[in-house]
Amino acid sequence: MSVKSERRDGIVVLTLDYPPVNALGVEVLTDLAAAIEAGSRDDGVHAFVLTGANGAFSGGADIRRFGKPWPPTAPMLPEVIESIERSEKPFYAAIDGVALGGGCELALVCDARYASPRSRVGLPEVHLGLLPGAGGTQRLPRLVGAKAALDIIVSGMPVGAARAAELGIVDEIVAGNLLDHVCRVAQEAPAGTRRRVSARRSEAQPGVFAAVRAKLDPVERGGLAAHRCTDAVEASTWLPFEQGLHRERELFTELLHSDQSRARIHVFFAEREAVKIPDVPASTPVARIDRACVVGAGTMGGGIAMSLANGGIPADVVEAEPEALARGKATIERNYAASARKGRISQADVEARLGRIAYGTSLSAAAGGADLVIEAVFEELDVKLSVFAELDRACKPGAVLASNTSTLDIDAIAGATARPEDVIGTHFFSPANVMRLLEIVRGAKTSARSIATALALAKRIGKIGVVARTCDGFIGNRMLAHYAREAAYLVEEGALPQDVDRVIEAFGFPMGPFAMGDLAGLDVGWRIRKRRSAQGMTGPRVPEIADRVCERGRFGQKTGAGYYRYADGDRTPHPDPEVESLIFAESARLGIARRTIDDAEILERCMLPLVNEGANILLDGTAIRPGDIDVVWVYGYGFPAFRGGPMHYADMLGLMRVFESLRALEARLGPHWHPSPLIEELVASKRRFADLAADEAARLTMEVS
Ligand code: HSC
Ligand code: NAD
Repeated sequence: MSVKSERRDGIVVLTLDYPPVNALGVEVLTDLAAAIEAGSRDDGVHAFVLTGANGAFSGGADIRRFGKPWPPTAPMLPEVIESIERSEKPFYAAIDGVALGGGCELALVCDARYASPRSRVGLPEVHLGLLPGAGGTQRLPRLVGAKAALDIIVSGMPVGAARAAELGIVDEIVAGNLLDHVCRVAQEAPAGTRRRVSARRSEAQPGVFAAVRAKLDPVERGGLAAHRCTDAVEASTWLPFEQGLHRERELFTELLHSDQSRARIHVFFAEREAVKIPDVPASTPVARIDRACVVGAGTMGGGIAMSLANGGIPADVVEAEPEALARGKATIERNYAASARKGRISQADVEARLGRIAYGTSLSAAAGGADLVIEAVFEELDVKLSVFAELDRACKPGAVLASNTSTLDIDAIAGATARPEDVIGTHFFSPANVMRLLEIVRGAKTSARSIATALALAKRIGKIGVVARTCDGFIGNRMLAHYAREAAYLVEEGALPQDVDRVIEAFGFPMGPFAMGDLAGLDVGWRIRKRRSAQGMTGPRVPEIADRVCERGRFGQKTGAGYYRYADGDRTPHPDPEVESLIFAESARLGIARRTIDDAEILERCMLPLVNEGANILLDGTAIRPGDIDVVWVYGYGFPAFRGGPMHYADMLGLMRVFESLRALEARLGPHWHPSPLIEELVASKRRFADLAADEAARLTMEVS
């Protein structure tokens, strides 16, 4: 049984027990409805207590069921909630752990809610492109006021027990035995009286809704669910309760069938699938990380040290020169001070985190005591090889040796050691203490233990881990190279950086490729291009506009000018006539007659290279599944989550359409547009990326070759 029913002196305790998070699916709701009905008919039952096993009250409606047919005999969540609403007997919620979404709504229909101190309650549906569809938008404002309810529903952020009690969502925090306490309350409550939240009024100050709407993303830029959440809460202030529920249901149904919700739910599951690696079973032992060492205190090393400290891991930061070390230390201290000033963390937290970071110039001393070393020195193979050779000498057996390289071959780096199985890539994104993605790069000899350790590290420091096989650029930067190249071709042919960026931003990225280049620093790519051309890399022609910009000392925001110019202390990009002249001269040099390029062409030529290279990445096994690529792009590069990542976006466009567009572009612009054989294969078998099982694309290639 997914709901355990237990009698305690006239009280029925109903325990949701459906691992892992007691999601409210067909089985739980069927059992719950039956148990409620049995208890309601029984005159010996005075009241109900709802609670959950598995360390949670409930994680909400079963998201896996969305979009699938519901058995006609099974009750749906709103019906079960309605039966509690109508019951003459009171219900009490005993919350230990999370009560989210439908789980929270189940608690809200109860007469009172009691929570253990560690509990969290919230309505996170907006993150799935939905709204609370089982009464949450009507009951929460009646309980805590429309403004506070809006904040919770539109942000989707759960609140801890203490805040929930302050707001009045939770009646009491119980530090001792929660269930005993709630059963006692239920037993002592006068028979036949109910305290229904629905009987209250939902009130708001004038202007509240307009003020919230003004801050939301526009509907077409991912804001659909947040707008509908606001509409539903507003309805609670002027519609009677029953009609409010009806309105909520209409809006929920609209969202459930929206592309934005489908995309966000895809990302939710893709994120959780990504940590499942076919040849690294969940039982794989992981290295215990008590102390880490970060080599290099530059942009990335500092951010990585902060990430570790934020996750409670003490770290030694090592630089070769004392001046560079002092600079790195000052940056870390400045960043923490800024977070405290903005109220993101308390001064006590700042001190605790700073206290976890030690600084030194002796690599062997720091590395010798570390269970994990993360190298973040210059992106030059020789420098990395000498660091890893030294790590091999200094580190204890079993220490995991990671490199933060963004493009270099992990196998080459591992070759500098006699323990390639312990060597792995941990590719953080800039700023490393903020960005959620951790691309974990496995070399040919990287052990399952090292991979499992890196995945566990990601979870511990609040990052989302995605595993890639080593190759030039791994998943993210390999695709980025194709996207950036095409954006530059568009500029050579007639668009301006601001045209491309406007189209990409309207699509939903926080910034377009040129503004992003200015933020990241154009000199980084310039160095990589020089290295590649010295190595005689083959492939499509490399556009040189970025080189022309760099040759003028314009490296982006850090020099006050790049593709755009920037006023002192301001990150707003301003189009610059000097850059336009450079671009016109470059087009002339290439003999290109500039033309007007419309927005549709810009979008297609920026997005399809991602899709096509993503498909090739699946074919050669660099990524295990399309969802992994989507997670990399959503969390590492700002691909709009409401479009689900490049591979989901391609599925939504339709692979036949993608294939035909690629063929047309190939005929017009050259062989670099040749469709990936995987897209051709999927079109031929009438399948989508979503239909591919883990590693299936790579297995297909092996069978063919
Ligand atoms: C909802 O409730 C809609 C309602 O308002 C209205 C419904 C009305 C319907 C009307 C019809 C007309 N379902 O994250 P983890 C799985 S929408 C299914 O690694 P953690 C997850 O996939 C829902 N599965 O663990 C994973 O499975 P795997 C609103 C769910 O401890 C496993 O649990 N609720 C699930 O780090 C572990 O997950 C939310 O948005 C669910 N609801 O965090 C909450 N929730 O092992 C979403 C989790 O097979 N969930 N799973 O990969 C979370 O935020 C986190 O999972 C928790 C646990 C904080 C619950
Ligand atoms: P950076 O130039 O800011 O920092 C590198 C630091 O390493 C410098 O402080 C330098 O003094 C130090 N260093 C060099 N040799 C050393 C040695 N032998 N021992 C100790 N310290 C040494 O560079 P960064 O941007 O922090 O990049 C570091 C690594 O992270 C590179 O591999 C880069 O490709 C990668 N990466 C960078 C970004 C980014 O956006 N900057 C993003 C992801 C990955």
